[in-house]
Amino acid sequence: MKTHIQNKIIYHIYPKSFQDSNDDGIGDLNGIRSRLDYLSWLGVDLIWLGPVYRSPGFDNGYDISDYYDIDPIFGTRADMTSLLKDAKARQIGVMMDIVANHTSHTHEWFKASELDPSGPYGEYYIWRDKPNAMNSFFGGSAWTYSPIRKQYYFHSFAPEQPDLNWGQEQMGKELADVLSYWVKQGVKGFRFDVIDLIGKNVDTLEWFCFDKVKAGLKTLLSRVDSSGLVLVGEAGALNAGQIIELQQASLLDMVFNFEVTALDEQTGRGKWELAPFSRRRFKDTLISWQERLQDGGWNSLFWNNHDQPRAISRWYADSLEAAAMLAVLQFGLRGTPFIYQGDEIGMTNELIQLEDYKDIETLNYLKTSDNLEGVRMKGRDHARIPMAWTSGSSGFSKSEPWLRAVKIESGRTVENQQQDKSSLLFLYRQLIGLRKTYPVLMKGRFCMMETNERLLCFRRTDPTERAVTVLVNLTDQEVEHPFEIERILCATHEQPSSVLRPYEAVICYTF
Ligand code: ISL
Ligand code: CA
Repeated sequence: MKTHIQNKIIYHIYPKSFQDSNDDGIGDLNGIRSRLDYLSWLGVDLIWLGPVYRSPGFDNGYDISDYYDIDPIFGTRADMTSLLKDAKARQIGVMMDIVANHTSHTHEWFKASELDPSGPYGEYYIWRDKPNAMNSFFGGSAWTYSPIRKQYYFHSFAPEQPDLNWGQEQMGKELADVLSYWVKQGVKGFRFDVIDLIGKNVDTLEWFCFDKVKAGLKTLLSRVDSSGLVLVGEAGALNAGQIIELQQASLLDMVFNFEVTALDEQTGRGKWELAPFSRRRFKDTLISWQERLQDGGWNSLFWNNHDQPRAISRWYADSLEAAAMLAVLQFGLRGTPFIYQGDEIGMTNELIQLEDYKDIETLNYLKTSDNLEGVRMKGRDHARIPMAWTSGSSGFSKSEPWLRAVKIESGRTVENQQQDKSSLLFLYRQLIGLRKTYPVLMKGRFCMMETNERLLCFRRTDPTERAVTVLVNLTDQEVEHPFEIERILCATHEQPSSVLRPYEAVICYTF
């Protein structure tokens, strides 16, 4: 396992929504460049950049038509080079998103595959004469008929995202070249989109086979020296043993799974059917993953991403105090923290009018359902509202942003919080610093101390350093804890005592 990557703090940028530099209402690479000083002030080590490759944009870049080019909405290859250079000058690395499960239907490979079944690209995709019962994650059959090839092709997501055939060796090698190219450009890591899906077998209706995923990762990494790279896999299907196996083999350093973020869904009924948030299950799931990956493994720590609307809106009625509590909890746990743009200022799932939803998944769902409450809570656009640099949207762009939210004026902007040392933004900045000052917070073991309906207390321990205690009140009511605080390292409130106030969270030394 690569220990030198464990002290990294990663900031996740959704390029379309971070910063617009040319006032077309769409975030872009030069916009990101112009905010590097902010990221450096915050203290992050790595940016995970959502896909910026050339794409027709049916799924906001998760449908790539050229892995070697930058989409014109985001800029040029030269802009990417400048971004990498300017980030490097601030000791910030850049990770790219790699979509290896599918491409765009406009990719040259797909066009060739469609036209010439016996040509070199004929088997790059999954073609069958007849569809079977498999459904796509974006609704409807996973098979679409091509009148050109007179066969059906398989797509895990939209028809505009045909799945690659991981049984075809040459295809894997071509993708390995893609990674090698970007590493040469200076990229420091990759986030592998839905990497568990490359192990599917469409004929037996199986979505996941571990050995195939492992072999696929080996192929993808075969043309780079991965020892210095940070490798994160989006792979909800992997169990703890499999995660540890991949980590030990340096095929992945971290995995995203969605057990925590799916806690407000009714089990087995898909993402839209809401279930009440259970604090007990939240706590149990977190603790269980801490323990399952304790020996020989490593966690990724995140509450939100571009697919997961803000947790504080879903579970904590937009509370800014709860946002601070979640921040302390995130940085107190063992694993690598991922900050999704806007987490650090407490952005919420602001209201989007029905006609303004843009996401292909949401729009498909709305064709067959009127579950507006589900969409309001889980629709992915809520996670993609432009970054609130200032109140109103002018800090993001001088033009109408590509995605419109009914703007709730609030103090939840970077401009506002940078002037207030007691803000959530400063708390994040302090937590990032703390991880660097107290290595035990980074690598120490996770030891559960005390938990009840409202309270979560654990210690981080290491033979070479004094143990740190983390106390978290998960509720909006007061709760007593049994520890005597000696020194506070970081806290959501001034002067913590033996009674934690609503959502109070403390990292401290105890007697
Ligand atoms: O978004 C989800 C639930 O709403 C997930 O099921 C999501 O589709 C899944 O985690 C895969 O996500 C990734 O691949 C998709 C892309 O749309 C997502 O944005 C990406 O994160 C297809 O490339
Ligand atoms: Ca732009």
